[in-house]
Amino acid sequence: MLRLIVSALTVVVALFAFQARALACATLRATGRLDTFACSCAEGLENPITVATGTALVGNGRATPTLASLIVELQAKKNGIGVFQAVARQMISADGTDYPPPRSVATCKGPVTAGPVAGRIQLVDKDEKPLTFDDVKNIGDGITPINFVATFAGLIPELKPGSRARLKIYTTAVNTDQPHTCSIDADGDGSLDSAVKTLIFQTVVRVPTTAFLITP
Ligand SMILES: [Ca+2]
Repeated sequence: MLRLIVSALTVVVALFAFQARALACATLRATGRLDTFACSCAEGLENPITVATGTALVGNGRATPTLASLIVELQAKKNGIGVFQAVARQMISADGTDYPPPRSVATCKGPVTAGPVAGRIQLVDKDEKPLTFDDVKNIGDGITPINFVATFAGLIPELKPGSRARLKIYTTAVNTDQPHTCSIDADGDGSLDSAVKTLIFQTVVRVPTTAFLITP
């Protein structure tokens, strides 16, 4: 069932203009937006779908780092007050992206798990063409934009229409030349990796008040 939703969304999402902005300076940041979709079709498809599209900008000097994982986390304030808290996550690594099955990746902040709603992350280029993880994992010189489309299929009650949510993006790369790295098995191959850096970007986004209707 998820496969059907995702293939429907691939078409819908492809219609969106992507904003892979070049940066005048070397500030690292993420941009993003949320869109919601609803389906008035067969049973079991009533659940809303939330799509987070955005760009993580990863900087690199002289090293040749390899991306180990990218995590897209949705955060919301419980009952609209207090601090932002994680409500759902998707991730992509060499091990894949679909959730379920259960999925977790190692970061310098500790292990992070996907869920609780189903979904995946699709990486795309600046022309919105799909990219594989292998296409993206070798980080070049300068600022590298990583464009992602993260799909969350299922009700996330904390995401109230019209409220503010937060997109938190984690990128973990090995062999970086950045300060304060950690040593973990970042790519999950069973051996310890050195010079691992987890960069975290976050940006506040508006939860749309209107959902797009999908008719597969
Ligand atoms: Ca490893």
